Amino acid sequence: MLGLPKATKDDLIVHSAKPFNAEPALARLRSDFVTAIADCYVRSHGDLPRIDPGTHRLRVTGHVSRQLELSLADLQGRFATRSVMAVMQCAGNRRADLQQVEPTLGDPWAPGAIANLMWTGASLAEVLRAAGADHDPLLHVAFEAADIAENEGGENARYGVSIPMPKALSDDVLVAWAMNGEPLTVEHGAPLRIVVPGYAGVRSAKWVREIRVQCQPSDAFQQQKDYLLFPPDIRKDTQDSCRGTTIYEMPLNAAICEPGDGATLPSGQRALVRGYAIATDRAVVRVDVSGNGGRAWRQAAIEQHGNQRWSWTFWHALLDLPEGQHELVVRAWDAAGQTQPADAADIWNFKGYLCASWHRIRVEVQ
Ligand SMILES: Nc1nc2c(c(=O)[nH]1)N[C@H]1C(S)=C(S)[C@@H](COP(=O)(O)O)O[C@H]1N2
Ligand SMILES: [Mo]
Repeated sequence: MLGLPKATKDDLIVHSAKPFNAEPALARLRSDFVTAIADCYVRSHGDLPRIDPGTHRLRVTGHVSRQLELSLADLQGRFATRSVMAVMQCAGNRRADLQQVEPTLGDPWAPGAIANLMWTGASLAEVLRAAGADHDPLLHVAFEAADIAENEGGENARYGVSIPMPKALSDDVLVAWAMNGEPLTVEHGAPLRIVVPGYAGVRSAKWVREIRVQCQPSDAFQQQKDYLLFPPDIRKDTQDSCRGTTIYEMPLNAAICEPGDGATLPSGQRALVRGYAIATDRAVVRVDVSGNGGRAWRQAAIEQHGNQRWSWTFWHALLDLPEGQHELVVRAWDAAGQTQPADAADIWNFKGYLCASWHRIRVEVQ
């Protein structure tokens, strides 16, 4: 495979310039198992704060026996440095497929709102221990960020989210200062962000400035109102947050990255189909690919990249496709024998979250 030329953030496909929301072309995304920073999607709800890493302080407050105020140097000096390879994935990844069923709120993300990076920082669990945090499993750890995001009502408020205490105490949740060995860039949360492997990207607060141990989930808009999975009968005008489920873990999913949707392929040679699959912290044990809309399947080859609990899985398959139009489909299976729903219509929700139905693209062989 020829390497693709080095990309910059300017090569991303921009859904919105302000706030900045953009994703890479899928062939780029599939080019490296560890996503280059330039190819990492950006999802922001407001401004991109520029914070001086020298004066920035992270406060640890709430149900703690010692409040902390940590500089970047304190974090790097007082805690063991931990690196975790993990996927960052937006709950709106693949929303465009749900919008084929019926419109939804939100940007029409293709399958590119996902990236697999090496994150480095301190373990959140260690930081909480240093603060003498109460670790009752019913508590929540809230993250307040420096950016101001616009709510549905048009009001502006600081971005905030939370995760349940048991997840916060798992060693792989990081207060991260680096991605792929480089300091975090501004759009990815410099100088400090939270990384919550396995959870929807929304919980991984960028530009974090306060970590608070509290009895309830964060009262910020993003936690209370925004990232909820609603049943299909609920619409924007009937929404009632009691009917929604807070999105934490991400579902089993898979996508075809190459060829691209709508591609024309030369006849007389087998078509190389490549993509990713993700099963959160379960293993992807099988990936099926179909060249005829899901009537017949064959197994894709799963590529081995070591035992990376929180990474994605790369796969490829060679298909014999006769001349004409074809619908290519992928679905993955996890270690519990679960697979994905066939139709996006079965999982449609008005906010357009968690699209995990079989990914389908059309190609023409001529
Ligand atoms: N402070 C803050 N943190 C944030 C966001 C944001 O807008 N502000 N967006 C969240 C969402 S929805 C996602 S999917 C991820 C995206 O991370 P990335 O832009 O580094 O890819 O960041 C999360 N953390
Ligand atoms: Mo997101």
